[in-house]
Amino acid sequence: MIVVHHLEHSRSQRVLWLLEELGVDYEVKRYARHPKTMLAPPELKAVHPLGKSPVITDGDATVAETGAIIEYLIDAHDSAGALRPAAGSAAFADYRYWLHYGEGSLMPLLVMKLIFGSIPPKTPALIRPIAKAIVGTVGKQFLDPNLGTHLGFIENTLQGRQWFAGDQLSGADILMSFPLEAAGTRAGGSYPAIRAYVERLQSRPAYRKALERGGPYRLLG
Ligand SMILES: N[C@@H](CCC(=O)N[C@@H](CS)C(=O)NCC(=O)O)C(=O)O
Repeated sequence: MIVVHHLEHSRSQRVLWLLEELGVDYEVKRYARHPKTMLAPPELKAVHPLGKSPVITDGDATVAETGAIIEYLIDAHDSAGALRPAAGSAAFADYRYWLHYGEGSLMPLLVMKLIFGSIPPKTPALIRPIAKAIVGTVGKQFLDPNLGTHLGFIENTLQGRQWFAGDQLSGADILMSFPLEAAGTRAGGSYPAIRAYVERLQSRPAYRKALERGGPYRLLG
């Protein structure tokens, strides 16, 4: 039996969604975030040394890293190729690109945006103005322009197409769902094609079923 080690409000929601799309049986082991630091609990380190989520266990196999989990599950449970375009096709090249891009390029910017969004509440009063200036400079000079470039690129890509690879949902869309949901809550700007895309994936029955299985997920919006 596949066990998804699922951290609340996290990227691992995508793995539940994929399993629902594939119609595969699985168990969810839920982990709560620390209420103050929002970090994962130490028990996750017993599953994988990095202590991050998602991680799945499947018999003797332990698989971490969302993109690798998506590939593993599609290899094992999608013999009809419903969620991965045929090797060698143009759609497959897009599939592979977006499957790597989401965690490799977009998520690091969004995580930094979250971290540099404000100064830590316990910052001593004396250095608050300096801390504020650093946070403001990183945001204005690096994060906001880079996020604008990336989101503009994605907005252009999604204009005139429903999904990232070919004309149907694929594992690449499942990977891209979390960063685009996170961008909706963390990055400014108006991106109508991205908004429509996120609404399209959130309306899928498998996506909604996965939300019921996963519990708290504060990124909807
Ligand atoms: N690139 C990794 C990122 C894993 C990751 O950082 N997960 C976050 C959840 S969104 C986590 O476990 N955070 C808790 C922590 O760092 O303590 C993946 O996609 O699997």
